[in-house]
Amino acid sequence: MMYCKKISLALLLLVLTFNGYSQRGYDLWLQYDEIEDQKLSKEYLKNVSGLMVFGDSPTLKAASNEIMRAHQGFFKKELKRQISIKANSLVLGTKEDLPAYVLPALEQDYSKINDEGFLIKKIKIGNTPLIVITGKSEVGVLYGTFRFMRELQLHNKIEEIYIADAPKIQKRVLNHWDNLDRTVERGYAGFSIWDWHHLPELIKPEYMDYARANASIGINGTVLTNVNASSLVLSPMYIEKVKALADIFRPYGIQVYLTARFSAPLELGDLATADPLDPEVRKWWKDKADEIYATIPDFGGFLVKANSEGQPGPNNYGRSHVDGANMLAEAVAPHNGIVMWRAFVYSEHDPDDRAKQAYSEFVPFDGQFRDNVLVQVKNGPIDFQPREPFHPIFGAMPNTPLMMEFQITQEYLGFSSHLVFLPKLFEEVLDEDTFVKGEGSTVAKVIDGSLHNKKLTGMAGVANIGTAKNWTNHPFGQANWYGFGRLAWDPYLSSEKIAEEWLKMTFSNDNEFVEPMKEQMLNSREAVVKYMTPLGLHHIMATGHHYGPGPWVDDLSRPEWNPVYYHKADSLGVGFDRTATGSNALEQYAEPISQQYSSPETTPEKYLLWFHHLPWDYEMKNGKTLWTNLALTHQEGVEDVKEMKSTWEEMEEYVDKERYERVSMLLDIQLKEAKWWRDAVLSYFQKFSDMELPDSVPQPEHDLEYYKSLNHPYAPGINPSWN
Ligand code: GCW
Repeated sequence: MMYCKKISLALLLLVLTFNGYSQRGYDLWLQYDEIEDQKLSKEYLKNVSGLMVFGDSPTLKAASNEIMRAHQGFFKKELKRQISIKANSLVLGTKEDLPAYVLPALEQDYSKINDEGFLIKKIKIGNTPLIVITGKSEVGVLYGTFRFMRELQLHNKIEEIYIADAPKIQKRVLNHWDNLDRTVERGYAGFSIWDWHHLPELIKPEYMDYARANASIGINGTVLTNVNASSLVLSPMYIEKVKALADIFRPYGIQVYLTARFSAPLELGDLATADPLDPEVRKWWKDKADEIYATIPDFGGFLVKANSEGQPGPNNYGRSHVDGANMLAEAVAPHNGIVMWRAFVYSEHDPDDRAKQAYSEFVPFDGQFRDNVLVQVKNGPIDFQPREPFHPIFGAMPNTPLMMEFQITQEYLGFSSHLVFLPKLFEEVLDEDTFVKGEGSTVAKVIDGSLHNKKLTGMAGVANIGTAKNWTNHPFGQANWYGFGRLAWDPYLSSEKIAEEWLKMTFSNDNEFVEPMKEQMLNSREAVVKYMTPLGLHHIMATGHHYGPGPWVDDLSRPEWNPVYYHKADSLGVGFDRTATGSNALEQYAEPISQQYSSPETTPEKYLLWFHHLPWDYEMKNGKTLWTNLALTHQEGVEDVKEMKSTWEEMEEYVDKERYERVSMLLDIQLKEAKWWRDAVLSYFQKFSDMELPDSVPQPEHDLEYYKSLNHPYAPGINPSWN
């Protein structure tokens, strides 16, 4: 009997501990840990003695609930709700709802923010000190509230707090590549969080927590469905389901969007065509938009992938992308909706370099899209590679609002098994100079509308979220979701600041933890480039799932799906000549880039093989040959992962057991795979270079045939029908 009791107690403890730990991952960066530093916590409590909220909308309720919850976590005591302002009250309310006597102290400040911005200010009314969190809109107050809590999580001083902040980009949107059967294209964190089957009745707590997490970083839109779209989501039954999600997200300032399959009028309606110039088709979409808006009045609009990778589109009817986009834009315009039309197009029938095709197809349409259309452009001209130069479209469509599309899910960067801090990649792209209006015409300025004076602006991130208990599978995958949101809010933020915030909020404020881990995160993106695709190599991943190396693949039906298309290795050398002697993709970039990159000597080495086909013994800046550099860089990537691992091993005391062990195991996988990449890629290229590996690079463990024989039919993230 006694024995049984002991066992059940042990089991109970195990369950409790397990749940406790899982919760840590589930809570993302909203941990609200107890502030143990007595001095600090006293000071906070001195400044915040109670909460006074003006207004009782669902958004303000969400804000006050969040602050009560955080307060409880920070100080292990309840924050008192007040019915009138007292000394050291924390006061929440929009400009419109705050009492008149508070406003003079803020009057000058409102001009510093836009409609979604916020002010957090310590003021004094007579002798009464207050901290006010306000904005011109309710969602501004909500953002300010989350920001205030972040200040506490970061252990910043609040005595004299003054923050005026506002988003620099308007549409800050997650793109879920989630299918209605709950598989997720390029999803590595389980199945889709949208439980379509049980919607609209069953509302999972995750929906609310998803909204909280997004609002906390300012994300204000979510496209629920895959761009490889099913028209079914536009049917009445699904619109009801979408409405249920929209209702949950609304208080958090998040609009829902859907992907529109261009052939929906054929599949859902009984039309014989989906020609965008056909009046019946136009009416069908208008009616469909009216139907959606009647149910979801603040529906955001449509995201469309057309005439790309087999998706239907206006080209099927001899019409253009402008015809297609404008038709949909017209349908949603009366409801203030927008259309995000993707520029990710390339065709197997076009013999031109794939990197050039989107530009060739879209640039001639500059200025012809309706003003509620955003053209959504991937960060690089090929496809979310570990490194690409910026997409030349960013420097070539001054009369069109261009939306950035980043990929948060790591399709080509180690799935959810590798620790890769993507804000470093995002920052690199945003900081690139397009030179379209002379020096300083950065991609960030194109995207935030400041360069070409655009009203409509946006940034999209392909989500890495799934049913995994901690949302993203890799605990550090959460940092990429967080970082995307922060950069969509302010594309000029440094990745260093983002890493530091995230580490402190998610794990620990201790500098002994934050500093070394920050360094590892910031190095992690370069590490993956080094062990996978150094020096400008790209798209040499295995077929279909893109898991692992496959530089040898040359038998796929579409030429541009084969890795050999991208590296062009032969006995003479390696790399894609995109100068005037080759595809001349370079001409799509402005001066001085086109000039500078036309010679390998003046091309940044990180882009060398992207733009040039060079001999294996080409001498690089360090005096060593290209082959030697290639080998050494792969090896450096492996060494970087080893360093990440040993740094992590020193962090055990700062991290709960579950997350600590999970990251340790994932780093083991990453190290194994980094070596796999190094060995497979070098054994393959060695066939052509016919040169020895430098001494510091170990001989591959297996021969090339072994690497070629590896097969992973069930690697995650693919549609089973592709096999
Ligand atoms: O990155 C590629 C992916 C496809 C994806 C496509 C796209 C949704 O391999 O899975 O399809 O890009 O962005 O449309």
